[in-house]
Amino acid sequence: MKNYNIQDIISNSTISTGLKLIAEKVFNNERITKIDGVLLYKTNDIGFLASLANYIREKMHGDKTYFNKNFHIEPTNICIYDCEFCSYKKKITDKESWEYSLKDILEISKSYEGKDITEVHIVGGVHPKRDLHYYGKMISEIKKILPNVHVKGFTAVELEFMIRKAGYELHNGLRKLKEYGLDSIPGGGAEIFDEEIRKQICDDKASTNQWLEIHEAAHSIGLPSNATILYGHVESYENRIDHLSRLRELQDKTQGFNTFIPLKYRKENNRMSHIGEVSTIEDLKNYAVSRIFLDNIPHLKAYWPMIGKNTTQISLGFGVDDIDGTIDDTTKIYSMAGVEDKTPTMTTKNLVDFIKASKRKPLERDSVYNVIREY
Ligand code: V47
Ligand code: SF4
Repeated sequence: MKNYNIQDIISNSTISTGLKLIAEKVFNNERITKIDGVLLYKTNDIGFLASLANYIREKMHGDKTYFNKNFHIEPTNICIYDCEFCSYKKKITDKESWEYSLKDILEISKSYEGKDITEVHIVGGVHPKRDLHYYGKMISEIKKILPNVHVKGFTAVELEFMIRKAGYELHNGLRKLKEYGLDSIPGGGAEIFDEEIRKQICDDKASTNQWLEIHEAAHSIGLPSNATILYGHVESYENRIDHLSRLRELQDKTQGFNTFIPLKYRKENNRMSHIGEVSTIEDLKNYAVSRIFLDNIPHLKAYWPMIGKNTTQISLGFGVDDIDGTIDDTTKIYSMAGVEDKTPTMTTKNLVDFIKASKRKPLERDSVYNVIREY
């Protein structure tokens, strides 16, 4: 791979005029357009994309690479929805469905007492019988056991249902969950915002506008959140840029997104398997374009249990500055969708060595990116 020095890009005769103009905009701190974004996706000059994304990454964060110490709770795989790409959900009547009781969840939480963990990420299916008070109680009980742990919980899709089921207006529902102890919202459920593609892959759940409204409402009451895209299936580059653009617009209004997490479609055990999976080059391209286009979201995360450890390491040269956390073998979403690592866990030492091996500087962060420790 060719790696360009930033000044070289402008004078390099092998780089197209269109790409040079985009690079000039980036150096001049000018926002790139949607057309520019599609052009970036369409180039095969991976060296160019890496150089530009890395320029932005290093301007924002230098060599700093963030991780956190976290675990997941997935309360249930029972879900009323039926997304084409989902390998995880089961109907309540299905014998492979499961739901942890509140007692189970408190047992799991107790097993982290006294451990050096700063975040619990709660995510699961949309259970027909559970509303915001059920999950609110779960959060407040977890916090009694782990008072200093940040609760990042529930995708906008889960929130839309639990708030509606409890008969609350959106802002009041989110306020109520905040009172119960919710600290921030993860980025899931975004999938692809283009309404036509969304209809093809996840017709029945919260719409694009509802996803955006929920995050906007959360930001307005002081709940920060993350954003995702599910890429590498039936969407086009134009659809990806449209998605990034809607996020960039909302972030201009609220500044509430902390990090953007591209989620690669994984093909096992779901109804879209015939589509296959995109290449690693495509993954790296997607990180780079996301970093270049999203000029107002501070962090870009490679979620290592989903993308794999090797690609995560390489992604640190393609704009990524954040690699999520220790996880501790507490998520099933990706192993069920075919990811090789069925028991995702990294110790702090693993994570630190892993980042150092890429010649970057490991920093342990909390959930809102305050630095806890430098290594
Ligand atoms: O919304 C489901 C995705 C998401 C598949 O905010 C799939 O820090 C790929 O949002 N192939 C849930 N992806 C997970 C999520 C998340 C993960 C890590 C960190 C954060 C964060 C958020 O998982 C769903 C959906 O987009 N998903 N099935 C699949 N077959
Ligand atoms: Fe349910 Fe989420 Fe799976 Fe869709 S992706 S079926 S909302 S668990």
